[in-house]
Amino acid sequence: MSICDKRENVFPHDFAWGAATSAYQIEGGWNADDKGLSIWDTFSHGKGTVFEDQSGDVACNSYTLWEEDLRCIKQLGLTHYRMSLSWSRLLPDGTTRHVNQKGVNYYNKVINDLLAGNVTPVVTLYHFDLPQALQDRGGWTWAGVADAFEAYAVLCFRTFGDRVRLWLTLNEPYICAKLGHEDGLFAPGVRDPGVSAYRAGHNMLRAHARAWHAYDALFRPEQEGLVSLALNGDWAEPLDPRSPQDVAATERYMAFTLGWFASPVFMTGDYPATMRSQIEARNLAQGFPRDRLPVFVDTEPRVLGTADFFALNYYTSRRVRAVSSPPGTLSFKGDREAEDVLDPSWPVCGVPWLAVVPDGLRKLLKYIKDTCQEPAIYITENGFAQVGAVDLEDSQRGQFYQDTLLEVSKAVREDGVNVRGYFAWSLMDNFEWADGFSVRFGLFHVDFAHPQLTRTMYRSGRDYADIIKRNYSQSAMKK
Ligand code: PNW
Repeated sequence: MSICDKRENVFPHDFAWGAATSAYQIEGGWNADDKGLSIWDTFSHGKGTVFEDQSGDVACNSYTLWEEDLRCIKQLGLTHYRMSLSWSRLLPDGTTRHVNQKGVNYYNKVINDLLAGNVTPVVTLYHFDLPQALQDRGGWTWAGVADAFEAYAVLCFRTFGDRVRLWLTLNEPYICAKLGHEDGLFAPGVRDPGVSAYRAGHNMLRAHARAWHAYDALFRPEQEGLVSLALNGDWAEPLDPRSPQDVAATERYMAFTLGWFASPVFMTGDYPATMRSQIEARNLAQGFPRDRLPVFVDTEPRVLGTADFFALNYYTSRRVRAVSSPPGTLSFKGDREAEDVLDPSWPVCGVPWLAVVPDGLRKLLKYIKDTCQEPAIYITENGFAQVGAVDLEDSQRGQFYQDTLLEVSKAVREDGVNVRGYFAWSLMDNFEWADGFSVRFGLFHVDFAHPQLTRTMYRSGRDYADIIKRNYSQSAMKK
Protein backbone atom coordinates (compact mmCIF):
# COMPACT_ATOMS: atom_id res chain seq x y z
CA MET A 1 0.00 0.00 0.00
CA SER A 2 1.36 3.40 -0.84
CA ILE A 3 1.17 6.38 1.40
CA CYS A 4 -1.28 7.99 -0.96
CA ASP A 5 -3.81 5.26 -0.26
CA LYS A 6 -3.78 5.89 3.45
CA ARG A 7 -7.07 7.18 4.70
CA GLU A 8 -5.96 8.21 8.12
CA ASN A 9 -4.15 11.45 8.69
CA VAL A 10 -0.67 10.53 9.85
CA PHE A 11 0.99 13.89 9.51
CA PRO A 12 0.19 16.78 11.82
CA HIS A 13 -2.13 19.36 10.25
CA ASP A 14 0.62 21.98 10.32
CA PHE A 15 3.29 19.66 8.91
CA ALA A 16 5.76 21.53 6.69
CA TRP A 17 5.85 20.19 3.13
CA GLY A 18 8.93 21.63 1.53
CA ALA A 19 11.76 21.46 -0.93
CA ALA A 20 15.26 22.84 -0.51
CA THR A 21 17.99 24.58 -2.47
CA SER A 22 21.13 26.52 -1.64
CA ALA A 23 22.47 29.82 -2.93
CA TYR A 24 25.64 28.72 -4.68
CA GLN A 25 23.95 25.69 -6.22
CA ILE A 26 21.19 27.68 -7.97
CA GLU A 27 21.81 31.44 -8.08
CA GLY A 28 24.58 32.02 -10.60
CA GLY A 29 25.34 35.73 -10.82
CA TRP A 30 28.65 34.90 -9.21
CA ASN A 31 30.00 38.43 -9.73
CA ALA A 32 26.77 40.30 -10.45
CA ASP A 33 25.85 43.51 -8.63
CA ASP A 34 28.93 43.75 -6.41
CA LYS A 35 28.74 40.24 -5.03
CA GLY A 36 32.03 39.26 -3.39
CA LEU A 37 33.77 35.98 -4.13
CA SER A 38 33.05 32.90 -2.08
CA ILE A 39 35.30 29.91 -1.58
CA TRP A 40 33.19 27.99 -4.09
CA ASP A 41 33.86 30.62 -6.76
CA THR A 42 37.57 30.21 -6.13
CA PHE A 43 37.45 26.44 -5.83
CA SER A 44 35.33 25.83 -8.92
CA HIS A 45 37.47 28.20 -11.00
CA GLY A 46 40.50 26.07 -10.22
CA LYS A 47 41.39 23.21 -12.52
CA GLY A 48 40.45 19.63 -11.76
CA THR A 49 38.34 20.33 -8.69
CA VAL A 50 34.87 19.89 -10.19
CA PHE A 51 33.53 17.43 -12.76
CA GLU A 52 34.55 18.67 -16.22
CA ASP A 53 35.75 21.92 -14.62
CA GLN A 54 32.17 23.13 -14.29
CA SER A 55 31.20 25.91 -11.89
CA GLY A 56 28.18 27.62 -10.38
CA ASP A 57 28.88 30.82 -12.31
CA VAL A 58 25.45 30.54 -13.93
CA ALA A 59 23.91 27.39 -12.40
CA CYS A 60 20.08 27.77 -12.58
CA ASN A 61 20.52 31.54 -12.77
CA SER A 62 18.01 31.99 -9.98
CA TYR A 63 19.51 35.40 -9.32
CA THR A 64 17.70 36.46 -12.49
CA LEU A 65 15.10 33.73 -12.86
CA TRP A 66 13.71 33.65 -9.32
CA GLU A 67 10.15 33.97 -10.59
CA GLU A 68 10.58 30.73 -12.49
CA ASP A 69 11.56 29.05 -9.24
CA LEU A 70 8.49 30.50 -7.57
CA ARG A 71 6.35 29.00 -10.30
CA CYS A 72 7.88 25.59 -9.56
CA ILE A 73 7.29 26.01 -5.83
CA LYS A 74 3.63 26.83 -6.46
CA GLN A 75 3.17 23.99 -8.91
CA LEU A 76 4.33 21.55 -6.26
CA GLY A 77 1.98 23.04 -3.68
CA LEU A 78 4.77 23.45 -1.14
CA THR A 79 3.91 25.00 2.21
CA HIS A 80 7.60 25.74 2.93
CA TYR A 81 10.69 26.54 0.88
CA ARG A 82 14.19 26.12 2.29
CA MET A 83 16.78 28.39 0.69
CA SER A 84 20.12 29.85 1.70
CA LEU A 85 21.58 33.33 1.63
CA SER A 86 24.90 33.99 -0.05
CA TRP A 87 27.05 35.61 2.64
CA SER A 88 29.34 37.25 0.06
CA ARG A 89 26.37 38.58 -1.92
CA LEU A 90 25.19 40.42 1.19
CA LEU A 91 28.63 41.21 2.62
CA PRO A 92 31.16 41.18 -0.23
CA ASP A 93 34.21 41.08 2.04
CA GLY A 94 32.48 38.96 4.67
CA THR A 95 32.24 41.78 7.20
CA THR A 96 29.46 44.25 7.95
CA ARG A 97 31.76 47.10 6.95
CA HIS A 98 29.95 47.13 3.64
CA VAL A 99 26.42 45.82 3.11
CA ASN A 100 25.51 45.20 -0.52
CA GLN A 101 22.03 46.69 -0.89
CA LYS A 102 21.43 44.87 -4.17
CA GLY A 103 21.89 41.58 -2.38
CA VAL A 104 19.46 42.70 0.31
CA ASN A 105 16.94 43.69 -2.37
CA TYR A 106 17.20 40.31 -4.06
CA TYR A 107 16.49 38.32 -0.91
CA ASN A 108 13.76 40.74 0.14
CA LYS A 109 12.00 40.06 -3.13
CA VAL A 110 12.37 36.29 -2.77
CA ILE A 111 11.07 36.32 0.79
CA ASN A 112 8.21 38.69 0.01
CA ASP A 113 7.16 36.69 -3.04
CA LEU A 114 7.13 33.49 -1.01
CA LEU A 115 4.99 35.04 1.70
CA ALA A 116 2.64 36.56 -0.88
CA GLY A 117 2.26 33.04 -2.29
CA ASN A 118 1.53 31.63 1.17
CA VAL A 119 4.82 29.76 1.30
CA THR A 120 6.88 29.89 4.50
CA PRO A 121 10.57 30.60 3.95
CA VAL A 122 13.14 28.57 5.89
CA VAL A 123 16.46 30.35 5.60
CA THR A 124 19.95 28.91 5.95
CA LEU A 125 22.65 31.48 6.61
CA TYR A 126 25.57 29.36 5.52
CA HIS A 127 25.49 26.58 2.95
CA PHE A 128 29.17 25.90 2.13
CA ASP A 129 29.93 29.30 0.52
CA LEU A 130 32.26 31.22 2.86
CA PRO A 131 33.34 34.67 1.64
CA GLN A 132 36.79 34.29 0.11
CA ALA A 133 37.97 37.35 2.06
CA LEU A 134 37.42 35.39 5.27
CA GLN A 135 39.10 32.31 3.85
CA ASP A 136 42.12 34.50 3.23
CA ARG A 137 42.27 35.00 6.99
CA GLY A 138 42.08 31.26 7.68
CA GLY A 139 38.40 30.54 7.07
CA TRP A 140 36.74 28.12 9.45
CA THR A 141 40.07 27.23 11.04
CA TRP A 142 40.46 30.88 12.14
CA ALA A 143 38.94 31.60 15.57
CA GLY A 144 37.81 35.08 14.47
CA VAL A 145 35.38 33.56 11.98
CA ALA A 146 32.88 33.25 14.85
CA ASP A 147 32.80 37.05 15.27
CA ALA A 148 32.31 37.54 11.55
CA PHE A 149 29.52 34.96 11.46
CA GLU A 150 27.74 36.48 14.44
CA ALA A 151 27.80 39.92 12.80
CA TYR A 152 26.50 38.44 9.54
CA ALA A 153 23.77 36.53 11.37
CA VAL A 154 22.68 39.63 13.29
CA LEU A 155 22.47 41.56 10.02
CA CYS A 156 20.25 38.84 8.53
CA PHE A 157 18.00 38.59 11.60
CA ARG A 158 17.64 42.39 11.62
CA THR A 159 17.03 42.65 7.88
CA PHE A 160 14.82 39.64 7.20
CA GLY A 161 13.69 38.44 10.62
CA ASP A 162 10.47 40.43 10.58
CA ARG A 163 9.32 37.92 7.95
CA VAL A 164 11.50 34.84 8.46
CA ARG A 165 10.64 32.70 11.48
CA LEU A 166 12.62 29.56 10.77
CA TRP A 167 16.39 29.89 10.61
CA LEU A 168 19.25 27.49 10.10
CA THR A 169 22.68 28.87 10.86
CA LEU A 170 24.93 26.28 9.20
CA ASN A 171 24.29 23.50 6.75
CA GLU A 172 26.08 20.21 7.42
CA PRO A 173 29.14 21.29 9.39
CA TYR A 174 30.30 17.66 9.12
CA ILE A 175 30.52 17.81 5.32
CA CYS A 176 32.16 21.24 5.42
CA ALA A 177 34.73 20.07 7.97
CA LYS A 178 35.46 16.65 6.48
CA LEU A 179 35.17 17.18 2.72
CA GLY A 180 36.48 20.76 2.88
CA HIS A 181 39.35 20.40 5.37
CA GLU A 182 40.25 16.71 5.58
CA ASP A 183 39.75 15.27 2.08
CA GLY A 184 39.97 18.53 0.13
CA LEU A 185 37.11 17.46 -2.14
CA PHE A 186 34.96 20.51 -1.37
CA ALA A 187 35.98 24.16 -1.00
CA PRO A 188 38.27 25.39 0.42
CA GLY A 189 40.05 22.22 -0.73
CA VAL A 190 42.23 21.91 2.35
CA ARG A 191 43.88 18.51 2.80
CA ASP A 192 45.14 18.46 6.32
CA PRO A 193 44.14 15.05 7.65
CA GLY A 194 43.41 14.62 11.31
CA VAL A 195 43.79 18.26 12.29
CA SER A 196 41.95 20.96 10.33
CA ALA A 197 38.56 19.24 10.18
CA TYR A 198 38.32 19.24 13.99
CA ARG A 199 39.37 22.88 14.16
CA ALA A 200 36.92 23.92 11.43
CA GLY A 201 34.15 21.93 13.09
CA HIS A 202 34.87 23.58 16.42
CA ASN A 203 34.73 27.09 15.01
CA MET A 204 31.51 26.26 13.21
CA LEU A 205 29.98 25.21 16.52
CA ARG A 206 31.26 28.40 18.18
CA ALA A 207 29.89 30.48 15.32
CA HIS A 208 26.53 28.73 15.44
CA ALA A 209 26.26 29.19 19.20
CA ARG A 210 27.09 32.89 18.93
CA ALA A 211 24.38 33.39 16.32
CA TRP A 212 21.81 31.48 18.40
CA HIS A 213 22.58 33.53 21.52
CA ALA A 214 22.38 36.76 19.54
CA TYR A 215 18.97 35.74 18.23
CA ASP A 216 17.83 34.66 21.65
CA ALA A 217 18.83 37.93 23.29
CA LEU A 218 18.10 40.49 20.61
CA PHE A 219 15.45 39.15 18.25
CA ARG A 220 13.45 36.33 19.74
CA PRO A 221 11.39 38.54 22.06
CA GLU A 222 9.96 40.40 19.11
CA GLN A 223 10.32 38.02 16.18
CA GLU A 224 9.47 34.78 17.99
CA GLY A 225 11.30 32.61 15.50
CA LEU A 226 13.30 29.40 15.86
CA VAL A 227 16.98 28.84 15.16
CA SER A 228 18.84 25.59 14.61
CA LEU A 229 21.56 24.10 12.39
CA ALA A 230 21.16 21.36 9.78
CA LEU A 231 23.08 18.19 10.63
CA ASN A 232 23.61 15.38 8.18
CA GLY A 233 23.50 11.88 9.54
CA ASP A 234 23.58 8.40 8.08
CA TRP A 235 21.95 5.59 9.94
CA ALA A 236 24.57 2.93 10.74
CA GLU A 237 24.33 -0.73 11.71
CA PRO A 238 27.12 -3.21 12.42
CA LEU A 239 28.25 -5.27 9.44
CA ASP A 240 28.18 -8.32 11.69
CA PRO A 241 25.70 -7.70 14.50
CA ARG A 242 27.24 -10.57 16.50
CA SER A 243 30.69 -9.03 16.43
CA PRO A 244 31.29 -6.85 19.50
CA GLN A 245 34.04 -5.11 17.52
CA ASP A 246 31.65 -4.14 14.75
CA VAL A 247 29.05 -3.03 17.29
CA ALA A 248 31.61 -0.78 18.98
CA ALA A 249 32.81 0.49 15.60
CA THR A 250 29.22 1.41 14.73
CA GLU A 251 28.97 3.45 17.90
CA ARG A 252 32.22 5.19 16.97
CA TYR A 253 30.90 5.83 13.46
CA MET A 254 27.78 7.51 14.86
CA ALA A 255 29.88 9.49 17.35
CA PHE A 256 32.27 10.75 14.66
CA THR A 257 29.47 11.77 12.28
CA LEU A 258 26.12 12.94 13.69
CA GLY A 259 27.41 12.89 17.27
CA TRP A 260 30.33 15.21 16.49
CA PHE A 261 27.87 18.10 16.19
CA ALA A 262 24.71 16.77 17.85
CA SER A 263 26.43 15.95 21.13
CA PRO A 264 27.74 19.49 21.85
CA VAL A 265 24.44 21.11 20.88
CA PHE A 266 21.81 18.60 22.00
CA MET A 267 23.35 16.09 24.40
CA THR A 268 26.24 17.06 26.69
CA GLY A 269 27.83 20.31 25.56
CA ASP A 270 30.96 18.40 24.58
CA TYR A 271 32.07 16.05 21.83
CA PRO A 272 31.03 12.43 22.30
CA ALA A 273 33.12 10.64 24.93
CA THR A 274 34.10 7.97 22.39
CA MET A 275 35.38 10.64 20.03
CA ARG A 276 37.46 12.29 22.74
CA SER A 277 38.91 9.04 24.03
CA GLN A 278 39.78 7.73 20.56
CA ILE A 279 41.58 10.91 19.59
CA GLU A 280 43.33 11.34 22.92
CA ALA A 281 44.52 7.74 22.95
CA ARG A 282 45.98 8.13 19.48
CA ASN A 283 47.61 11.44 20.33
CA LEU A 284 49.27 9.83 23.31
CA ALA A 285 50.30 6.58 21.67
CA GLN A 286 51.58 8.16 18.49
CA GLY A 287 52.83 11.54 19.56
CA PHE A 288 50.25 13.50 17.56
CA PRO A 289 49.56 17.10 18.68
CA ARG A 290 47.56 17.02 21.88
CA ASP A 291 45.16 19.79 21.01
CA ARG A 292 43.75 18.22 17.86
CA LEU A 293 40.22 18.07 19.24
CA PRO A 294 39.58 21.52 20.72
CA VAL A 295 37.89 22.02 24.07
CA PHE A 296 34.83 24.07 24.87
CA VAL A 297 35.74 26.72 27.40
CA ASP A 298 33.25 28.30 29.78
CA THR A 299 34.49 31.81 29.11
CA GLU A 300 32.66 31.49 25.77
CA PRO A 301 28.91 31.36 25.17
CA ARG A 302 27.67 27.86 25.90
CA VAL A 303 26.96 25.54 23.00
CA LEU A 304 24.62 23.13 24.76
CA GLY A 305 20.99 23.97 24.12
CA THR A 306 21.61 26.31 21.20
CA ALA A 307 19.00 24.78 18.92
CA ASP A 308 15.25 25.28 19.05
CA PHE A 309 14.58 22.16 16.98
CA PHE A 310 16.56 19.37 15.33
CA ALA A 311 17.21 19.80 11.60
CA LEU A 312 18.23 16.55 9.94
CA ASN A 313 19.57 15.97 6.45
CA TYR A 314 19.22 12.26 5.75
CA TYR A 315 20.33 10.53 2.59
CA THR A 316 21.59 7.05 3.30
CA SER A 317 22.55 4.24 5.66
CA ARG A 318 25.74 2.31 6.25
CA ARG A 319 27.07 -1.00 7.54
CA VAL A 320 30.11 -0.56 9.72
CA ARG A 321 33.04 -2.79 10.58
CA ALA A 322 35.97 -2.28 12.91
CA VAL A 323 39.35 -1.52 11.38
CA SER A 324 42.55 -0.74 13.20
CA SER A 325 44.54 2.11 11.79
CA PRO A 326 48.16 1.55 10.89
CA PRO A 327 50.53 3.40 13.24
CA GLY A 328 51.60 6.85 12.18
CA THR A 329 48.58 7.61 10.04
CA LEU A 330 47.24 10.94 11.14
CA SER A 331 43.71 11.07 9.76
CA PHE A 332 40.07 11.35 10.67
CA LYS A 333 39.44 7.77 9.56
CA GLY A 334 42.46 6.67 11.55
CA ASP A 335 40.94 8.24 14.64
CA ARG A 336 37.56 6.71 13.97
CA GLU A 337 38.70 3.15 13.32
CA ALA A 338 35.37 2.36 11.77
CA GLU A 339 34.91 1.62 8.11
CA ASP A 340 31.55 2.03 6.44
CA VAL A 341 30.43 -0.23 3.65
CA LEU A 342 27.29 -0.67 1.63
CA ASP A 343 24.92 -3.51 2.25
CA PRO A 344 24.64 -5.37 -1.08
CA SER A 345 20.87 -5.63 -0.62
CA TRP A 346 20.48 -1.85 -0.70
CA PRO A 347 19.88 -0.30 -4.14
CA VAL A 348 22.32 2.48 -4.91
CA CYS A 349 20.86 5.49 -6.62
CA GLY A 350 22.91 7.65 -8.94
CA VAL A 351 25.89 8.54 -6.82
CA PRO A 352 27.95 5.78 -5.21
CA TRP A 353 27.51 7.12 -1.67
CA LEU A 354 23.74 7.08 -1.80
CA ALA A 355 22.16 3.74 -0.97
CA VAL A 356 18.38 3.95 -0.81
CA VAL A 357 17.32 2.90 2.69
CA PRO A 358 14.02 4.56 3.64
CA ASP A 359 13.62 2.62 6.90
CA GLY A 360 17.05 3.86 7.97
CA LEU A 361 15.43 7.27 8.28
CA ARG A 362 12.77 5.90 10.61
CA LYS A 363 15.45 4.31 12.80
CA LEU A 364 17.53 7.47 12.82
CA LEU A 365 14.51 9.58 13.80
CA LYS A 366 13.85 7.25 16.72
CA TYR A 367 17.55 7.41 17.69
CA ILE A 368 17.43 11.22 17.72
CA LYS A 369 14.25 11.17 19.77
CA ASP A 370 15.91 8.89 22.32
CA THR A 371 19.33 10.54 22.50
CA CYS A 372 18.52 14.24 22.05
CA GLN A 373 15.62 14.63 24.50
CA GLU A 374 12.73 14.29 22.11
CA PRO A 375 13.28 17.39 20.03
CA ALA A 376 10.93 18.68 17.38
CA ILE A 377 12.52 17.47 14.15
CA TYR A 378 12.46 18.89 10.66
CA ILE A 379 13.89 16.69 7.92
CA THR A 380 15.60 19.55 6.10
CA GLU A 381 16.97 17.44 3.22
CA ASN A 382 16.30 14.04 1.72
CA GLY A 383 16.56 13.05 -1.89
CA PHE A 384 17.38 10.74 -4.72
CA ALA A 385 19.84 11.40 -7.53
CA GLN A 386 19.77 10.74 -11.22
CA VAL A 387 22.91 10.49 -13.36
CA GLY A 388 23.46 10.00 -17.05
CA ALA A 389 20.67 10.26 -19.61
CA VAL A 390 17.80 12.37 -18.32
CA ASP A 391 14.62 10.49 -17.51
CA LEU A 392 11.66 12.81 -17.09
CA GLU A 393 9.48 9.79 -16.26
CA ASP A 394 11.45 9.04 -13.11
CA SER A 395 8.95 6.76 -11.44
CA GLN A 396 11.72 5.32 -9.26
CA ARG A 397 12.25 8.65 -7.58
CA GLY A 398 8.50 9.10 -7.05
CA GLN A 399 8.47 5.67 -5.41
CA PHE A 400 11.42 6.72 -3.28
CA TYR A 401 9.51 9.72 -1.91
CA GLN A 402 6.47 7.56 -1.22
CA ASP A 403 8.52 4.90 0.55
CA THR A 404 10.44 7.47 2.55
CA LEU A 405 7.37 9.40 3.66
CA LEU A 406 5.70 6.17 4.67
CA GLU A 407 8.65 5.55 7.00
CA VAL A 408 8.39 9.10 8.31
CA SER A 409 4.71 8.59 9.01
CA LYS A 410 5.53 5.39 10.92
CA ALA A 411 8.08 7.30 12.96
CA VAL A 412 5.38 9.83 13.84
CA ARG A 413 2.54 7.40 14.48
CA GLU A 414 4.24 4.29 15.83
CA ASP A 415 7.41 5.65 17.41
CA GLY A 416 6.02 8.94 18.65
CA VAL A 417 8.73 11.02 17.01
CA ASN A 418 7.85 14.70 16.80
CA VAL A 419 8.54 15.24 13.09
CA ARG A 420 7.39 18.71 12.07
CA GLY A 421 8.26 18.79 8.40
CA TYR A 422 9.99 17.31 5.38
CA PHE A 423 12.04 19.00 2.67
CA ALA A 424 12.89 17.22 -0.55
CA TRP A 425 16.34 17.86 -1.94
CA SER A 426 15.97 19.51 -4.31
CA LEU A 427 13.41 21.84 -5.87
CA MET A 428 15.29 21.55 -9.14
CA ASP A 429 18.45 20.14 -10.69
CA ASN A 430 21.40 22.29 -9.71
CA PHE A 431 25.15 22.50 -9.25
CA GLU A 432 25.92 19.35 -7.28
CA TRP A 433 29.27 20.54 -5.86
CA ALA A 434 32.25 18.46 -7.01
CA ASP A 435 29.91 16.47 -9.28
CA GLY A 436 28.93 19.63 -11.15
CA PHE A 437 25.76 19.20 -13.21
CA SER A 438 26.30 15.48 -13.75
CA VAL A 439 24.14 14.54 -10.76
CA ARG A 440 20.50 15.64 -10.76
CA PHE A 441 18.49 15.78 -7.55
CA GLY A 442 15.63 17.95 -8.79
CA LEU A 443 11.87 17.61 -8.67
CA PHE A 444 12.17 19.84 -11.72
CA HIS A 445 14.53 19.15 -14.58
CA VAL A 446 16.72 22.08 -15.59
CA ASP A 447 17.98 22.26 -19.15
CA PHE A 448 21.47 23.62 -18.57
CA ALA A 449 22.18 23.64 -22.32
CA HIS A 450 19.31 26.05 -22.97
CA PRO A 451 19.88 29.78 -22.45
CA GLN A 452 16.55 30.04 -20.60
CA LEU A 453 17.55 27.22 -18.24
CA THR A 454 14.06 25.84 -18.70
CA ARG A 455 12.52 24.11 -15.69
CA THR A 456 10.33 21.09 -16.43
CA MET A 457 8.55 19.05 -13.81
CA TYR A 458 9.70 15.47 -13.51
CA ARG A 459 7.14 12.79 -12.94
CA SER A 460 8.52 12.63 -9.37
CA GLY A 461 7.52 16.28 -9.01
CA ARG A 462 3.94 15.30 -9.83
CA ASP A 463 4.19 12.39 -7.40
CA TYR A 464 5.46 14.62 -4.60
CA ALA A 465 2.79 17.24 -5.34
CA ASP A 466 0.25 14.44 -5.12
CA ILE A 467 1.51 13.27 -1.75
CA ILE A 468 1.35 16.82 -0.44
CA LYS A 469 -2.14 17.39 -1.78
CA ARG A 470 -3.60 14.20 -0.36
CA ASN A 471 -2.08 14.66 3.06
CA TYR A 472 -3.00 18.28 3.10
CA SER A 473 -6.64 17.82 2.23
CA GLN A 474 -6.93 14.92 4.65
CA SER A 475 -5.52 17.01 7.46
CA ALA A 476 -7.83 19.86 6.51
CA MET A 477 -10.80 17.48 6.76
CA LYS A 478 -9.67 16.29 10.16
CA LYS A 479 -9.04 19.73 11.53
C1 PNW B 1 24.19 17.76 0.94
N1 PNW B 1 28.63 13.07 0.53
O1 PNW B 1 25.57 17.63 0.75
C2 PNW B 1 24.04 19.25 0.78
O2 PNW B 1 23.43 19.90 1.86
C3 PNW B 1 23.46 19.66 -0.52
O3 PNW B 1 23.96 20.91 -0.82
C4 PNW B 1 23.76 18.62 -1.59
O4 PNW B 1 23.40 19.03 -2.86
C5 PNW B 1 23.04 17.35 -1.18
O5 PNW B 1 23.49 16.92 0.10
C6 PNW B 1 23.22 16.20 -2.15
O6 PNW B 1 24.55 15.80 -2.22
C7 PNW B 1 26.24 16.45 0.70
O7 PNW B 1 29.55 13.02 -0.31
C8 PNW B 1 27.33 16.41 -0.13
O8 PNW B 1 28.44 12.13 1.33
C9 PNW B 1 28.13 15.30 -0.20
C10 PNW B 1 27.82 14.20 0.59
C11 PNW B 1 26.71 14.24 1.42
C12 PNW B 1 25.92 15.37 1.47
